[in-house]
Amino acid sequence: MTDRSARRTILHLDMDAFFAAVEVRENPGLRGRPVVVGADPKQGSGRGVVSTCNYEARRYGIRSAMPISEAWRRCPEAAFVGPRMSLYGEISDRILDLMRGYTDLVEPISIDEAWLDVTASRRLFGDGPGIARALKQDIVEEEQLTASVGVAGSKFVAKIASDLDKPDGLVIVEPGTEREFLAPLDIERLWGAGPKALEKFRRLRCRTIGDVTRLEPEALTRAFGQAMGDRFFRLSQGLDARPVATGHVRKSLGKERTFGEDVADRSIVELRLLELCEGVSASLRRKELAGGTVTVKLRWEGFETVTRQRTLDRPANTAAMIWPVARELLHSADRPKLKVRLIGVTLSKLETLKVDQLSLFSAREEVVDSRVTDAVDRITSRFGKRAVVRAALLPDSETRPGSDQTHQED
Ligand code: TTP
Ligand code: MG
Repeated sequence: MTDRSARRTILHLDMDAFFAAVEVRENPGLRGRPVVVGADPKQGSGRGVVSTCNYEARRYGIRSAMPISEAWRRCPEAAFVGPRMSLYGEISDRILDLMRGYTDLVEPISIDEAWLDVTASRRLFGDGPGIARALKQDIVEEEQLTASVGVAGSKFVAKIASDLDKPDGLVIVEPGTEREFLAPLDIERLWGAGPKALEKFRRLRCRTIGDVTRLEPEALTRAFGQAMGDRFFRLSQGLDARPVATGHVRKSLGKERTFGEDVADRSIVELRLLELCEGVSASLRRKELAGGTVTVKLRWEGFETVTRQRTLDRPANTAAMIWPVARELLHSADRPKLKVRLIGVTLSKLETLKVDQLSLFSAREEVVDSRVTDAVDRITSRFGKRAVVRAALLPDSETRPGSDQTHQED
């Protein structure tokens, strides 16, 4: 596309320190102070993690997903606040509505970020940077919150741009300058470059995105295969044709729990995993969704974390279908000598159920889930409802939940 007017104009908007900024707005006494949103730090012995923190707290090295105990150690005088998800959700919806004032083509990515394709809105509302400024202003006026926006010709470049001048940033990448814009940036910003790919890039002596553009395409194909090689080659040049997709359904749904104390007994871990599978299944059914891939996340004492995933033969939204797989994944990932700190399960590759599947799923749910609930009932009747999860009591053998209904799947 050489015709300038035929180019797309994409905005990527990401709210600044979102949960923390909302908390400061709700409680102006917090303004100017380090604010950490997350688990209760319990004077340094708390066990959850940081959801986010404001920029004042980031000066102490506090970051999302850091143990809350470490955040406390770094800055005990910070204000520690528990998250209020429904409030953040409402604000997120209102911000999406503000975006939809400029275009119908809005693709939410997470609770605080979205892409907008404003190509067709330029005649009415001005060019990309003009729309970005207006939208930022709307959000300040309506919600007293700041956002950072990237303006570019593709989703990839817009998303990188929004992150470069946070908070309250506006970074514009003029058409035709994508390559120079990307060239000095760290290779870690290249989409799809996980730890393994980064290692290969290191061996290819690529430190920046610009280094990738200097490789022969064949070298990339040799290292990463045809599809990924092509993709890295195109992205490094700023080429990303994917459209902004509206009607976007969420990509995954998961739940995780940190134990009050690290747990050695795998029956307890399994039982908690079963409860999480039931919770996720119930949420999927409420949303009339089913998930094609099961991912189990396991964190041991010492904070080392692994995830294992498996794609199912068909999408599932019952604990009876999900749990046996989750349990196998747990076993395959586990290092039984270590105590467990956290367990989680996520369903991804989500699909909306078709009308004729709805009744089918609910009918099947009643039949098969009784087998799972039987397993739970057997355990809880021996050890007392729910107490079982807290007290490290369960004998390891004989009462493994649902050992009679595990499907061995290869
Ligand atoms: P982010 O946009 O990644 O972070 P942020 O908005 O707090 O800060 P930034 O200015 O760097 O964009 O995530 C949005 C919200 O999602 C964040 O406010 C809290 C939540 N979140 C978590 O709960 N856990 C996490 O690990 C991350 C990364 C985010
Ligand atoms: Mg953000």
